[in-house]
Amino acid sequence: MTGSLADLKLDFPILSRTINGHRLVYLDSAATSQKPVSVIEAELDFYTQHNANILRSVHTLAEEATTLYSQARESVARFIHARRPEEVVFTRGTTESLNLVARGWGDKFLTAGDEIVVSPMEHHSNLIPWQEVARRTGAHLKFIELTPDGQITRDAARAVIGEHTRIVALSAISNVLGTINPISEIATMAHSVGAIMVVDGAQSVPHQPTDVATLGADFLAFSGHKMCGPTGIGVLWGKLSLLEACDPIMFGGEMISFVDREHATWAEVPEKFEGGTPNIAGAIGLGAAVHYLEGVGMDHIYRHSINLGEEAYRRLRSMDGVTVYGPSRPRSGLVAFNIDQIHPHDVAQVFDSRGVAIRAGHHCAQPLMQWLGVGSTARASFYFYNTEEDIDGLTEAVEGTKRYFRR
Ligand code: C6P
Repeated sequence: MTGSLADLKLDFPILSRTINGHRLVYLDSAATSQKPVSVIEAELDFYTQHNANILRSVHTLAEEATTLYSQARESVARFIHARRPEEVVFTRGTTESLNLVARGWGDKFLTAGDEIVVSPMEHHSNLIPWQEVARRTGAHLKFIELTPDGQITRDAARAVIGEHTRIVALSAISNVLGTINPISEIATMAHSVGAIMVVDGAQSVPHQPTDVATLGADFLAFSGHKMCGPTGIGVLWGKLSLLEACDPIMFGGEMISFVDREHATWAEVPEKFEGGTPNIAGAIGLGAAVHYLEGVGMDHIYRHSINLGEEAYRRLRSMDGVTVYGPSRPRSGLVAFNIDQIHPHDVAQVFDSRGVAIRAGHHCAQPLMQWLGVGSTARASFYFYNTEEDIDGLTEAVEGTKRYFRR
């Protein structure tokens, strides 16, 4: 850890900005986290000192760039305890990673009558690729129903996972409810019927220690930009044998082994999935982000996220005219809420006038909004650089919004 939590804020230049004359209270890290200086400098260093394409030329810059890109892959592999760096495929983010599994594995192995199990709390990125692969192959989507407070129980999962299940695809942490799902137990159920477990780790990998072996996943998708890394870079981790079985979905340069006029054969994993010039600077930035997070300590980040999430939930819940969604605990560091009679977009606008950045909308989870019976919600999301003082900023903004609309 590099210092106290208050000191860590100093690593993020943007957090010392003022917005509309107020100290910035950034409560939108579930949408994207802020970036520490070390990540910004890693990208700057790449472009000012080492910029070249990778895996192609033999000049010094090209070799340096290739080495830095490979080191970034090794750092990410270490961060999630992958057995080998080759199991880490660089993508643009969670969305692309999940599409890769749906196309590369689903299109190849699913047939009519097979079942894909998801839940109503999934982000569109972990739903639409499965809807589409179901449409293409004749497979069916099945949903694990949630408890009234938005949790997935083992019994509910057991009721849906059966002999026809080929894929179970769930988020480890919901981006709206903050629910922490029992992934490893559900993975055991999936494996017992011969299905694969696909985990959407967009909200979990940034906030909790990740060990792909204990998680029980076969594939894990996550985004760099939610874990202090740059936008446009993310990861699909997969068990090597499964990645080898997947078809590539992007064809072109550097993903081939041999090409003649009529045919092509593929490079080994992971290059097979990284056709074209990749986001080299982004991968290097993600490698720097991983080093930064390791320095802070993922156990520490996890405890802090949970403390802030539970405390914000408790305080918002005790306020008049505020509805809070999701379980009281365990919950991760984000809270979705509504203020009676005030549209969430108006809430977010008044918050912004006070320097408090939150997200409002359907959070790319429309089936979940339908389940909640609302069109949209406001959402405050925390990271390790947030403090109790930021929860004060949140609750004061709620009171301020209520006063503003009462006038
Ligand atoms: N959720 C949010 O504000 P991308 O956009 O590919 O980096 O991540 C997609 C994604 C997938 N799964 C979950 C659980 C997510 O939360 C997200 C991104 C952001 O909640 C933007 S919609």
